[in-house]
Amino acid sequence: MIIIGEKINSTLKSVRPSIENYDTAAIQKLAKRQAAAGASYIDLNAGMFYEDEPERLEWLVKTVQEVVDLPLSLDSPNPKAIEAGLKVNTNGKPIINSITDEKERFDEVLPLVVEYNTAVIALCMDDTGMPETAEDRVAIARRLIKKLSEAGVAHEDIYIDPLIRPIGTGSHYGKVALGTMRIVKEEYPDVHVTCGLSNISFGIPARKLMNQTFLVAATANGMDGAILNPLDKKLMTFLYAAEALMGHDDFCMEYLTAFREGKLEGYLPK
Ligand code: THG
Repeated sequence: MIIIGEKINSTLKSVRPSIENYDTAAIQKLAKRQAAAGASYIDLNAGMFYEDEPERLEWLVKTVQEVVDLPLSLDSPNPKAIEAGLKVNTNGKPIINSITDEKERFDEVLPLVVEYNTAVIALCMDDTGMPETAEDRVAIARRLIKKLSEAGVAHEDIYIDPLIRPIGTGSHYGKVALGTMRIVKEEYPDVHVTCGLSNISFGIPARKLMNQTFLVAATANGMDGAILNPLDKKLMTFLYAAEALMGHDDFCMEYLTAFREGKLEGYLPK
């Protein structure tokens, strides 16, 4: 599983002041903790600072790169902010999070993907919004994959995000997300499938329970990347088990190592 650590996000009440005050130590600590917990990428989001988002994202990139070598996920709909981050990136191939099939956004973000040779998360929405069925979301995914491929982006550098809607706002949203993942992964085995996991549980109680269960279901339906909180030990425990069950962990080696290192919550080795 490609884990995109979500913690450095200006929408989080506990993190926003650190970005507001340019608190280098706090941001670097969050980056290091996520790296140690198994993150493959560090997501950076300064979107709450609308006026000076480019400057803030640039600072986040520089600050995180001083202490971790992981590639970064630049989380913004704003091409100016994304480019400000790309210009100072030195940590290997980043992911632009994200592009959509909305005409204006696609036309503005694609040149950045090509010029800076990045990977990209492509959201299943277009100028008509977010479709209500898996088949219609897959239709957008197919168009995005086709257009990105024609521009020279390799399948391996494309991450399709079905866009997760809260299950409490429509009982079909679990199946819409899981169905989209399954079909996209079947049709395009080299394209990655990812999502913002915790969107599924907005507005309902016992959110972690729903996030954990959704993680397992999504993994079983072809999701091979996830934007999540790697500091959530129980969530990571489910992730290790789900990966082994899906055949992504030869001889359960990673599961066994996680057990031995005390990383499976509630199951400490003797
Ligand atoms: N798709 C893509 N990008 C995205 C999202 C998506 N970026 C933003 C968001 N959705 C994903 N990022 C977050 C970041 C933080 C939280 C939720 C989504 C969050 N975290 C809590 C915390 O850290 O305190 C709780 C985490 C937990 O349960 O442990 O709320 O959908 N492409």
